[in-house]
Amino acid sequence: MCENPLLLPVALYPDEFAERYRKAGLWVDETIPEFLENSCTDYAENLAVVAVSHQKISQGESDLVARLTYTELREQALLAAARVRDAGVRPGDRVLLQLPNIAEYLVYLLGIFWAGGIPVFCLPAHRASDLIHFALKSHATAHVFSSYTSGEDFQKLHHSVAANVEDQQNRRMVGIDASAPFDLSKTPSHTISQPVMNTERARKSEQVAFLQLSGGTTGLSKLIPRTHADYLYSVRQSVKICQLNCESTLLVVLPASHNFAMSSAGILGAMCAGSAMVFAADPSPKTAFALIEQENVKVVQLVPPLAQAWLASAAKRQPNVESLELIQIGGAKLLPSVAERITPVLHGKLQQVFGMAEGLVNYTRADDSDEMRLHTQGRPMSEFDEILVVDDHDIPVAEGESGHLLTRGPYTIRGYYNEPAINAKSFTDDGFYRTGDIVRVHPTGDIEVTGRAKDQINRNGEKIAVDEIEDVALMHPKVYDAVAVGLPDPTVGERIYLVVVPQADADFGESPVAEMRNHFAKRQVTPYKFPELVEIMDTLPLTNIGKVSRRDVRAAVLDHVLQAKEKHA
Ligand code: AMP
Ligand code: DBH
Repeated sequence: MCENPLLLPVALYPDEFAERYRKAGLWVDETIPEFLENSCTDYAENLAVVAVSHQKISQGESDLVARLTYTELREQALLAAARVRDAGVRPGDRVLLQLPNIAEYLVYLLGIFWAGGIPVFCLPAHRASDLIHFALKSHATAHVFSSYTSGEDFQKLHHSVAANVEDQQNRRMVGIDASAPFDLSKTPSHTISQPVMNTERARKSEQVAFLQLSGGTTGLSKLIPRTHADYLYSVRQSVKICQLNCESTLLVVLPASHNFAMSSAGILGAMCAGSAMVFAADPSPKTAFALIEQENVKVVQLVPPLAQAWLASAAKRQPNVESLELIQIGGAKLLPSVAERITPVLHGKLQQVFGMAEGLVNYTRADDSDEMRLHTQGRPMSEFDEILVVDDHDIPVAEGESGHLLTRGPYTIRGYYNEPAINAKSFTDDGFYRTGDIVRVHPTGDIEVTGRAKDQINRNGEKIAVDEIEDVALMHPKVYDAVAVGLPDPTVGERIYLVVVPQADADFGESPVAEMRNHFAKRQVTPYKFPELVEIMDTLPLTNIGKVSRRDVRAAVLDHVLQAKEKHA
């Protein structure tokens, strides 16, 4: 038996579907590295990126902002590719990309692709527990970070993750500090590595291009294997629907690694259209409003809590946002009452975006009625997207009724990376992805998200598996049982509310929340997953009435918390 060690554990699109998508011209023989190279040459003279540069900070330059044309971006990215190769990354190797919204983000994104690497899209907020999980799961051989990223000592964080990888998998994971200046005495090779054949598919473009992260519903995030062909199709289709052109200057405020920011139409959409990308170093309305005015920004992507913060700030600051043409909002449900204030205050046209890193993306369209734009989350971007709305037994519900959303299509994955047990639950036998969203479909075909059937908290558009929080809480020696719920909140969407049943005689003292947060920090959990409110209870609701599901207990706990809140109000 001669097994190809490069073959990745992914579920492929069945032949018959692959052929259909190719025949219809959706999937083409182009890889992401080729696409990036083409856009750098096609739009050579255009402005590509305006962003703070950590290389400049590390060199003590006073002008910390980099402005690069597509030609300059290409030159920088070739240097990054050379550094990535020198660090030992070989075609097909997985590379954790963990950079904030700085110029080097784009430079290394291109550099990793051009070195033949497979990026794993981490967030700057991720801490050791997540990073170790991603590194082990993907067998990453390198970790790109910047030691000037605020909030943490990233060198130290890298060493701790690398030490864990060494212990558990007996191999080295190198660190690449993107703030270190390039060695300009070496001329980089201008060859771009081709992707290796890492699945059984015969075509380069149908290989896995990168691993995106899912918010996850069970434990830690799962890795999402997206192929060159499926992703580039979704980007091109998004560019068409969002009507981007080379003048559609994009402001990137959400973390660049988010699927929304990367592809709906986002960063790759801007590269496809040849437009400029302006990276906001922080998501505050003040920073964003200044950049919009200075750089004549036309398109911005927001999550609902951020949109609300912008509305509140705009009322005070009266910013000049006249250049804004398109305001895309997605990642969590946008309330109609907020939706209707967007255009009057922020000028641009509202577009709702309901998407997922697993694939399916829905958009409201430019010529939709206000009614649809304000009250629905849009419709699938492709006529090849298949949508089913079913009851708890997978039977389709009556037209217009709410039910579970299942989907399959030319850019929706057929399985998570190396997760056979989870895949058996998350996908139907015929390959539909169970989104965990409850929706109803209007007669126009537009989808309205009416609920959620997954045990997940959506905080600022970040998805957090309730399981993971409860698992960490249960490791505390004083905790007998723990239930986490998402408490509706006007500023972040949902807050993490943790109810703890203590061990007999355990005393949580003055501040259970401080004690629990401390425990989460010690376990190196990513801070946005820390409990924000902690309540001690002697017993959980429902647990004394026999066999009930964990989901029922969580619902009863949320009910209890909401009722107690109402009494206080
Ligand atoms: P993920 O699978 O981690 O990429 O997260 C995708 C999930 O975010 C979706 O399945 C929805 O639950 C949620 N989501 C994204 N966009 C919206 C939206 N516009 N309205 C409601 N929920 C959304
Ligand atoms: O929340 C998401 O994951 C999301 C939202 C909007 C997404 O992946 C997307 C658009 O592509």
